[in-house]
Amino acid sequence: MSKTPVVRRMNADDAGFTAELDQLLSWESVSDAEVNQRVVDIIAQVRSLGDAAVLDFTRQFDGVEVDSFGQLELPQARLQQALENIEDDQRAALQTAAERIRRYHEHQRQDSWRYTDPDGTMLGQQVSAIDRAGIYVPGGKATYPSSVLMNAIPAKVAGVAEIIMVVPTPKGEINEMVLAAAAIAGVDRVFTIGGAQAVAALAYGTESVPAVDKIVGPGNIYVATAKQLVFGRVGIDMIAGPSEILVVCDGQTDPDWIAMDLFSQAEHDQDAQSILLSPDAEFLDKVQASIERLLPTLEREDIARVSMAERGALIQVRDLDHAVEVANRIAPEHLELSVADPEALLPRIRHAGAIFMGRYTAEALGDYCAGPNHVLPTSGTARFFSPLGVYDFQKRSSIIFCTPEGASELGKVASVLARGESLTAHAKSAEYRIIKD
Ligand code: HSO
Ligand code: ZN
Repeated sequence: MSKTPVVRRMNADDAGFTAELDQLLSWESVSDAEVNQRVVDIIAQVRSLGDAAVLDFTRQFDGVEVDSFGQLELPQARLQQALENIEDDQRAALQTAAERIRRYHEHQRQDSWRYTDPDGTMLGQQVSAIDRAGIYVPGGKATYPSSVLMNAIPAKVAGVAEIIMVVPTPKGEINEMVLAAAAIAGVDRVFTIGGAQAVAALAYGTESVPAVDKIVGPGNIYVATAKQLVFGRVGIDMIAGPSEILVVCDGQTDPDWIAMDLFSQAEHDQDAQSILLSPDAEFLDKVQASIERLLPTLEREDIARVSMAERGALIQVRDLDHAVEVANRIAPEHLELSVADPEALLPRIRHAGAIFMGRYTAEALGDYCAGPNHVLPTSGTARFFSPLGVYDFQKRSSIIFCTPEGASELGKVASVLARGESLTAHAKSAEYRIIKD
């Protein structure tokens, strides 16, 4: 009986490599028509019935029975209590992580700017924060306190006036560390609701849930579909696909470390993707052996095993330049450069959500506490998306000020262009301001 390999092996020099890689990377995130229709219905009900609809869906989907909607909001005192309920080392770790995340994100704050033409015309850009942000936190297995910090802190640093968090509590089960993280990050209000109904409540507002301006945070297919459907009414962050890691290794890192780095994504989700690129075939053999030996040591062995078998790969490349070429093609969410001189490769990396430099920089450190955000573009969208950041909670207004002289000069240009577009009012409006000599 032949044993199914624990992970596939590939060679980037093989004739069919590009097609094989495209096949490995392909990922369909769009929801089916049935899910879409159910979410459309849920949103319509929440829009017309408000709290009553949200209460009803919460009863139906989460099995949570309450006497009034008010019981679905947790008072600030409950968040503070959660801070006390958790272990001392957990509180300290959350606080350290929060501090580092805050410090990193403070560097991202965009400032307003202006400049003045010689005739006194002043032009500029005024940056302001959005008024209200909604943060979706999944319940159940994929509930991550670290994600509360990663979503709420950039909003806080941007100067968002009110942060509303929603988190479902299936069968009433609540995660104390999630609440403690919300307290540390400075979340203003928390509602124990989830699913498409929570997204709809945040987008349209109900009697109890205030309408927000932007909704961020990961969720299941219903949440992702709801976010897509309310986009335009409110802003949303990117639509997250399964997590991925790409490791580039020169063959000199401990193979066990590399195997565990690959697992750190694989254990998130059966659909997660972990890929290793190395020019050293013997090293790939060693990592494969480490994978086989270490998989059974994981608490989430089942998930990681499926992920490694279905979507993982150990790929031989010619050299590190070739690895960079393949990495740019993949545009991974996380890229580990586990090599002696990562700085030599860095300038040529064009597409990656986060880049982890050198053998000691495990992706897990970035997931929790290094400082940068762990909400990153997935499924190749690093080609055009950036990590979640302070800039996602800020927006810009253009500023224009004209002196009489400036208005006169610009008026001549605008007049010609307006007449070319047959827009007489535009032309006249500009011409009135032209100084006649
Ligand atoms: N790797 C995940 C984030 C995370 N990891 C949360 C652990 N907890 C997506 O970047
Ligand atoms: Zn992770």
